[in-house]
Amino acid sequence: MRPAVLVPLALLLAATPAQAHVVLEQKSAIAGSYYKATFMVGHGCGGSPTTGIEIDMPEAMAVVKPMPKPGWTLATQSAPVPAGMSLHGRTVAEVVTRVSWRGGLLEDAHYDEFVVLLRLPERDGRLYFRITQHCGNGRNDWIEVPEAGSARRLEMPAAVLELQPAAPAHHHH
Ligand SMILES: [Cu+2]
Repeated sequence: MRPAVLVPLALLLAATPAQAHVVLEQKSAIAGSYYKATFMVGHGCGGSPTTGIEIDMPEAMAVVKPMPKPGWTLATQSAPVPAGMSLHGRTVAEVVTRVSWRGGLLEDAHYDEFVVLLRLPERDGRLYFRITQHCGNGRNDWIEVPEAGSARRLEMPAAVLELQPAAPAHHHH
């Protein structure tokens, strides 16, 4: 056996058994990087098929590009960025704040993925994506975020992404 070592939190998160719910496939990523956010939809609403997924962006990101899905109507909402953001030396004045795929049909017995390409914020910490899952009968609101210091198990957790600081520049002497 290997000696006990300190395991970064992100590895612990990544090692958590895949839950049902709506979760991200990759639960950790480098701050400031481009990141393919793959949201995994494991079941419907109490047996009812999924007919829509809406995802709220946790904060302004310069790139939010959803992947179209055959059979689903893709839509986005945008909002101005008051302070402006910069991307490749250009100012981004407006960003996508919400993405939705509607009008499809994903049976409860089946599995599917919904993908958005993101340019992640330049900070470490966590991002919580609040998700509404619409079903033929009812809906699930995946919007719960843990309270600081609480280990309470959440019934309807938002999808979480752990941002890792970019590696500092390495100096050879
Ligand atoms: Cu679940």
